[in-house]
Amino acid sequence: MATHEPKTLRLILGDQLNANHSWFREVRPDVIYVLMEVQTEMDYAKHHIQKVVGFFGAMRHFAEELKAAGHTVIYLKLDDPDNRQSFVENCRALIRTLGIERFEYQEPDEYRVDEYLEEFTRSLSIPFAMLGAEHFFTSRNELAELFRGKKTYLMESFYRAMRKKHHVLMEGDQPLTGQWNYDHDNRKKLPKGHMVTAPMVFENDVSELVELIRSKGIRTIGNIDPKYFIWPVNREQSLQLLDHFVHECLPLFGTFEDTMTITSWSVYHSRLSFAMNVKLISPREVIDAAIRAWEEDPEKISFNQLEGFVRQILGWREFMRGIYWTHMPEYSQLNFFGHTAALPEWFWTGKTKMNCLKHAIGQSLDHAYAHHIQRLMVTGNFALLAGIDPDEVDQWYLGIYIDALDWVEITNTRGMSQFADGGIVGTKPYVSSAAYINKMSDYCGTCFYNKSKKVGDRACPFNSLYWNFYDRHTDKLKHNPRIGMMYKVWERMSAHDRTAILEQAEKYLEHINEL
Ligand code: FAD
Ligand code: DLZ
Ligand code: SF4
Repeated sequence: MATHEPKTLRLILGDQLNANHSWFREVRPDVIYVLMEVQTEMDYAKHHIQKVVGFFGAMRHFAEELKAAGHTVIYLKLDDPDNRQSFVENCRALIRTLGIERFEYQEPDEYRVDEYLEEFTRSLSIPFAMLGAEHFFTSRNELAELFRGKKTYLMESFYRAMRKKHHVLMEGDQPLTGQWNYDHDNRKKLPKGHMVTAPMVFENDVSELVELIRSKGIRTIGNIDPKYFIWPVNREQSLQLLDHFVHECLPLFGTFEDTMTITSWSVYHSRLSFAMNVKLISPREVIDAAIRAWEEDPEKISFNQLEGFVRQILGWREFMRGIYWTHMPEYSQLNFFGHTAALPEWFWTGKTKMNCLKHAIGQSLDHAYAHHIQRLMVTGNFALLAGIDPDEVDQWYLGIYIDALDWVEITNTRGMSQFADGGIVGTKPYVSSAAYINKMSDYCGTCFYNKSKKVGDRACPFNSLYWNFYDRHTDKLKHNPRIGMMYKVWERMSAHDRTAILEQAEKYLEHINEL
């Protein structure tokens, strides 16, 4: 006698578009999948229009692919009359109207959604289960084990443990080629005249989605060309982007990892964060593709490029997730320096005379993307030096980037970039004067401000704000062994110079919206 399988509803969130999940191995007539475009996900941040389009576009393609493979799928569009505009209300209604006997979902990446769905399942009178998302190298339980009880856990230690555990770039228990870290070979400035390879962009026509979002009055930021949406919206495009990256960009990825230039908005970066974060492709297949390309042509792709890239994904990406699940929910409230200033208005328009910020913000508004060093050493650096409230900084980063999801946005922003965690992610704040920005970019040459001046007419704001930051936070930073040196430099300056620098900084802070 055939056993009765309970009629099951399986919820797929917008960042769970993993076609290789074990859920989809067999087509089951008793299972209904549901994906939904909901107002509640529009409201927790003011998203970039390309971010909303990217998520909706990828969700819609994913639903179509599941249907084509024979699965039963309900897709609730934003303007569907049956859409109750929240995950929980929609699920509740479907369970009732379809006679659902069991509810299943995959573990959310975000604390907010995790809590919310847990509360929902507690209220259910039918059986339910939460399954793994089958995407990351490290499961949440494993992360808890690894991070438990460690007051400081360096990314480097975590990364080496991951290399060993997953046998990535290893020879027995030793790192392949004998060295763990190739940072010293990487991070060069772009030579004059170097033409960066053009980024691979798609030409997705998303006019219908843009119209829908606008017709529903969704508040968004940024720009979009609806006929030419450049981001991958399905697995096939994600794999094309990966292929392009490993052959065209990986050969110079490490070398120019920290380069910033007005001639290219993505330099040799992969731009795979969105595809990975919504799980169209997995970190394992990204790393495997990079290793394969290196094995096929080690002359073209030197080992330092490969190691630098693997470090970002097997190291930083998984490490940040570990920090997140170990420290939430407290993490989202941390404000080590007690910063309270408002974000300058030009963060939303790019209209500033500071060339580095104009470019980093301008391209973020145009493409919903800036690469790591722009996020860290231009926008993040400025926000920290200017004492901006980390809540406001988080809101900006969470809205503006196509890859922004709380688990990886907040750890990078509040942690790495704003040092609001007082040293959980990093050992010292990432701040710099114009010297670093000038060293790594071509921004300063055409800037209204003078990179070499600390005070006076057209002095670069980064220079005085830098010393003002250290002076303001002497009690919190002076005894940090990695910073003490800076205080020696500061104290060696004449009292007159120090006063002039602090006055200059105060003047800039008072007129921050006019910089
Ligand atoms: P590549 O330079 O090509 O790197 C390859 C991959 O490595 C990335 O796709 C990403 O998955 C991973 N990676 C690299 N650095 C990090 C890192 N620090 N943390 C986690 N993963 C990393 N990344 C996000 O995915 N979402 C965010 O919301 C986000 N917010 C950030 C905010 C700030 C203030 C800073 C400083 C960094 C942030 N990052 C975020 C990390 C990093 O900047 C982006 O992952 C990267 O710029 C994405 O571009 P890419 O795919 O071209 O990266
Ligand atoms: C970012 C986003 C947006 C803008 N919209 C939706 C949506 O309508 N439906 C959905 O399932 N997911 C969306 N997402 C991603 C979510 O904000 C959220 O981060 C994940 O679903 C849970 O981690
Ligand atoms: Fe940025 Fe200062 Fe250089 Fe201008 S001079 S680009 S403001 S660092």
